[in-house]
This record gives sequence, structure tokens and C-alpha cells, in this order.
Amino acid sequence: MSYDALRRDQLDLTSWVDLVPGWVPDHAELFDELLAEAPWQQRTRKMWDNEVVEPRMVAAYAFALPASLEELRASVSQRYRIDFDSCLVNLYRDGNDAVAWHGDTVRKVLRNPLVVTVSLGASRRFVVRRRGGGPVLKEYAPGQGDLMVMGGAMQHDYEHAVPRQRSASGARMSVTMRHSCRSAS
Ligand SMILES: O=C(O)CCC(=O)C(=O)O
Repeated sequence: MSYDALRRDQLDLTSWVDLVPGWVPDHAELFDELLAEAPWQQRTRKMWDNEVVEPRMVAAYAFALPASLEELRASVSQRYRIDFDSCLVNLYRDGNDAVAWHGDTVRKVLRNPLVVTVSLGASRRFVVRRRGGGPVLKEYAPGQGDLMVMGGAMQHDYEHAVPRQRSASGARMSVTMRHSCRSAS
């Protein structure tokens, strides 16, 4: 996996997104492998007094990653000198699946965490706004093997979402990786 095409999008002085288009050459094969073999779950979320079904499927990996994901994990760990030690894969089955505005909860235990996302399958809108509201400040369209790494103060100062999208051309997966401590690998 190469970082030659990496572009850093600086949101402000302290928050940034790294983008590498087409980072995973075999993204279609990886999509098919994960679709068939990942431990998919339909999760629910408590909202006020109700249990709400999350509009996407999620597969959480504990320790052992399949070789295909371990290759990605090892590459970003080496590049960013961080031991990415958790991997969650999201499946947006169609344009009705989505994730609402949020900053990743890892920000509550780590200052300036890095969050890696590798997108497989169809492109979806990935939008960014300031924490707490306001207009969309940035919009990306990750899919087909693209790598995004959110860094700096982004999880503290901004929120991101993958909104419902009628025009989505198919299913999208996001392979997300996070770290639980700062230690370099
Ligand atoms: O699917 C994506 O690209 C975003 C996923 C995300 O923000 C999350 O799972 O917290």
C-alpha cells in the first residue's frame, strides 16, 4: 500500500484529514471477503427511553484480524507510528443506512486520537461540521479503496456523519481502526 498520493486537508491549525484515493488496490475482493465472512451484527442504541435499531450493520474484531485486515492495520500503524488496536467494520447496505453526526467517543479517553477509515464498495457522502452544529464545512465521497485518517483535534472540535443518500449506487463498507494508547508501534 502506497502513501505517494496522500493529501492532507487541514481543517484549521489543529485538525486535519489525510486522504489517499484508491489506497487498497484489491478493494473489490476485500469487500466480497468481508461481506461473506465478517461477524456482522445488527446493533441497537438507546435513545431516550427507546432501543433504536442502528441503520447499518457492524462487525467488531477483538484480537485476531484476518490477514487482509491485518495488512491494512500494520501499514497504517507503521506509517503513523501508532499501534492501532481495534477494528470495527460498518456496512451501509444501501442509501437508507447512515450514521448521524458525532465525534468518536475515543476522544473522551485520548487527546487528539487518530481514526482510520478505509472505504470499500460504493462511494457515500462523508460530511464534516463544527462540534455542536452549523453548516457542512467539508464533504468527501469515500469509496473503492480510499483511505481517510482523521487527526489532530478533529474528534474534539468537529463532528462527522454519513447521511442517508438516495443516490447511493450500492453498498459501502468502512473499515475503521482506532488506538487505545499513544505508544508507537
Ligand atoms: O463510515 C464511515 O466512514 C464513518 C463511520 C463512523 O464515523 C463511525 O463508525 O464512527
